[in-house]
Amino acid sequence: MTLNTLSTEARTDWTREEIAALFDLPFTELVFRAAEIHRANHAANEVQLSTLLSIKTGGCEEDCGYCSQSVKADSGVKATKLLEVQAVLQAAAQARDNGSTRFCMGAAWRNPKTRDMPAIIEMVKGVRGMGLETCMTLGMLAPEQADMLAEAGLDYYNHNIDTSPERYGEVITTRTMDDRLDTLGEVRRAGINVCSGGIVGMGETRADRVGFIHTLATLPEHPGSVPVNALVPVKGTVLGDMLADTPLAKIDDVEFVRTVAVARITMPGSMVRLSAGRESMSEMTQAMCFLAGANSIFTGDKLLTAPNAGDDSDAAMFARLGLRAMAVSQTAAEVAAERMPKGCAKLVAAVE
Ligand code: SAM
Ligand code: DTB
Ligand code: SF4
Repeated sequence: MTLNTLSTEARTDWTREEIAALFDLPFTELVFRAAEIHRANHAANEVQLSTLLSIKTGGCEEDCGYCSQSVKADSGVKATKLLEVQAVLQAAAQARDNGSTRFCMGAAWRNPKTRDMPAIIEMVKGVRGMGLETCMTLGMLAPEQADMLAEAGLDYYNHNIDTSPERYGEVITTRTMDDRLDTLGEVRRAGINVCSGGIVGMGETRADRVGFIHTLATLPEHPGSVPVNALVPVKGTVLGDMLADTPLAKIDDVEFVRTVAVARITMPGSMVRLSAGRESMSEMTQAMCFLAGANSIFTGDKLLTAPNAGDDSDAAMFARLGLRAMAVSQTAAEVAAERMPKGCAKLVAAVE
């Protein structure tokens, strides 16, 4: 099969065979091709920084096998109420001062309730007013909720497909992949940028990783952001316990980098985010991911409930690798311009 992977055109007609053939390439060939596509479409050496905040933790009625926040998990994560708007804005200000350009707010919900929407809308407006891009991940959305979020100015909605359609039912039983795709459709229709990716290292097969990337790369439009998470194995979750018993099921670094490279080649214009699991990844593996086309990370000490690499170690890594933190996008930059003199980010400072 001839693989015209040098094309930077955003194709949505990828076949599984083509994607499988990319995965099968010799490793350095695959990374080289991904790096070429990356450089043709993005500023090489620039990495976008996002910060996560759990605005409502734990007690989630869904049964996602990887998640510490499901009521089905015996993970010790305590359920909290939705945070006050003021507390969210404070955390956002700190993220901005640490160099983040996007603030991603996550709630452990199957879906938001009508009574939650006014506070959510205030959070979006407030965070946006600080010059940050906003992202929310709240579970499934009804059409009118997607419209409300769009009207509030939400920039991105994160809703992961997580794995292949074939594997989905083994990981989550309380909803289907089609439910997920329906919400992505509503988000797109409402004019909000889609952030959608998934998790590798859940004991899935190479064929599942092919199916996972294929589903994303054949959506009507490629997601603006594609988070690639490596499973953070949490004791008391189905998958965390499975990995504790079968450590060989953990994804190896080469296969992880391959997944990033294939995401980059098949979705050339998307931001590919190296997401959960960086804490247990060597700097060299992360460097390979950046070479293979990853151009976004989560910064800060915490993801939603799991620990993250932290600003200081990321600043040191950026300095060592010569990476630059990406400036805030045009629209958000305009809003931020008035507030710019504020003490600049550790991460930005580290590379200046
Ligand atoms: N409840 C909402 C939902 O499921 O869409 C939003 C929050 S949920 C925690 C967001 C995403 O985090 C999941 O779709 C999954 O991809 C990722 N995630 C959750 N637990 C994880 C873990 N232990 N390791 C890696 N990624 C994880
Ligand atoms: C995504 O793909 N990864 C983030 C974000 N979207 C919401 C969440 C990662 C969660 C990691 C496990 C935890 O912190 O509980
Ligand atoms: Fe709930 Fe989201 Fe965790 Fe699933 S991933 S249990 S929906 S918080």
